[in-house]
Amino acid sequence: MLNFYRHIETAVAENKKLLAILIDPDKFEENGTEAFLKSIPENTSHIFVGGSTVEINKTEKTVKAIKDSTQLPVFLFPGNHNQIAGDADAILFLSLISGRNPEYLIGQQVKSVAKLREIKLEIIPTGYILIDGGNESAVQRVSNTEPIPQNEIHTIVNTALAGQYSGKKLIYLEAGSGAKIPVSEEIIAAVKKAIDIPLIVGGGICTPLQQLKAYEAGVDMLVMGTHFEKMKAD
Ligand code: 1GP
Repeated sequence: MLNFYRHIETAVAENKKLLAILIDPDKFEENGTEAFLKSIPENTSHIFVGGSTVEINKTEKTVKAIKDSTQLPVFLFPGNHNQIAGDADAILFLSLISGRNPEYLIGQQVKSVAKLREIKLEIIPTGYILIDGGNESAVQRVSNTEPIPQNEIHTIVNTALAGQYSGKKLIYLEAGSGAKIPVSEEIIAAVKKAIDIPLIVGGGICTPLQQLKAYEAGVDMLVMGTHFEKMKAD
């Protein structure tokens, strides 16, 4: 019985804050898996695997290495339809609803169906909203879509609600990997107040204070990637 989404819903109902650590397969070395898992916080609740551009088959290798070494749920966070691996537990079935590029609203999703029908992954429909993080993000570049400016809170809230009304089970506010400016507390609070589904936020979160503020503003699950890549490189 697949129930990873229910786990998230239960955590949210109990006001438990979740933390996903994002691994970009292109920057991950499988022989460093144990060391990597030791380097991430004890309160890590999920591992996400994905990137904007990933070498073919590298997602499978990364997911297998992680699954062999941890009990944490591994979710795919795919940048395109090639980043699907059957060993993962679930997939954030992303639709870039802040953009107007049909390829990332539905095109890549259709291309992923043949593989998804072959394997057994819990599929979690996710409204993915790109917000200006103060620098050009890989998502912006690859998807060829503009982020929503941080001051357009009304548009961000309405986009999140349009996602919910369309049946998305999660809303993910993304400032972009390595963002200079994370999604503001004002945006987080406004979106959280409006939606009834769990809220994920990521992009540019590095310090414990930033984490705390984001959680206090209403984030249910924070995603951190670059910070742990840097720790590994040091
Ligand atoms: C990117 O939201 C994630 O998709 C994480 O961003 O790499 O800046 O932590 P960072």
